This record gives sequence, C-alpha cells and structure tokens, in this order.
Amino acid sequence: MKPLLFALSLACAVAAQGSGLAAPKTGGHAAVEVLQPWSRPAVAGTNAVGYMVLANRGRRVDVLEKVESPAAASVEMHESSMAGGIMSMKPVEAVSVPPGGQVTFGPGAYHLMIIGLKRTLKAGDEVPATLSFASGAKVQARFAVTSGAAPSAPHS
Ligand SMILES: [Cu+2]
Repeated sequence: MKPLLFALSLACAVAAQGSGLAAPKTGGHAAVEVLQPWSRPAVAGTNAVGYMVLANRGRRVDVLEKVESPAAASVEMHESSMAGGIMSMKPVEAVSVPPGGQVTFGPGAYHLMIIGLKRTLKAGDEVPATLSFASGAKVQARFAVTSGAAPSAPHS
C-alpha cells in the first residue's frame, strides 16, 4: 500500500500548504512547462509510454493530477522502481513539481502510461495530451514519437 500512502501524504501536504493562502488560485495560468515530450512507436490497442520534463517556473508547488489524450482510452502516471533486482512500475495519483524545480519523466523513472491506443504510433507521429494541475492550470503537450535515442535537448 506504499503508493497509496505516498499519494495521500502528498495530497495532504499540498492541501495544507494551499489552505494558508489568502490569494485565490490563479485559474488557468500555467507555471509548469512541459519540455521535450516524446514517446515510442506502439501498435493500436496496446500501451505506449510518454516521457517529458516538467519545469515549474512559478513560486508555488504545483501538482500534476490528471493526463488525458484523445489518442488513447486513458493515461496513467507511473513510477518505475528497482526492487530485488527486478524493475517494476506502479501507478501514482499525483506528481508534485517544486517551485523552480523540475521533474523528469524518463526511462526507469516516472513515465506516462498511454493505455489503449486508438491508432498505431509510428516514428514522426505525435500524441496530443492535456495535463491538468492542482492549480487549475491545463497544459497541452504533443508527444513526438521517435524510434531512435531519447532526445538530448529541448527543441526550442
Ligand atoms: Cu508504466
């Protein structure tokens, strides 16, 4: 039950932090940027991965709570971990991005699990997705499908 406890404690920490603030939440303004979203080729009906870097340019923590894509049945946030020499992954409810900080979604770490692809992904395709944050911000991202090495630098 570790994943659930982690998610709950994270949610509590964020709620506690938010409750002391007098200012209203800043609706749709996104302080978190999605850098270098990318994915791997995958066949329709199966699952794909989504990798990216979340960079928080704001002064408050923000929390990625939900990801949706019209190209898939659902999208989950997962965390890979090594236990007893075996790599496994578990769903996480939310991912916190500290102010001025970055969280990397990459091989062997956090990743998006793009579940139930509605079409086959080939190199050169893009997977559109909407990322929803606790602040109310919604960020659009397009995951570039690549069959080669991970991109090493942001495109812009
Ligand atoms: Cu996964």
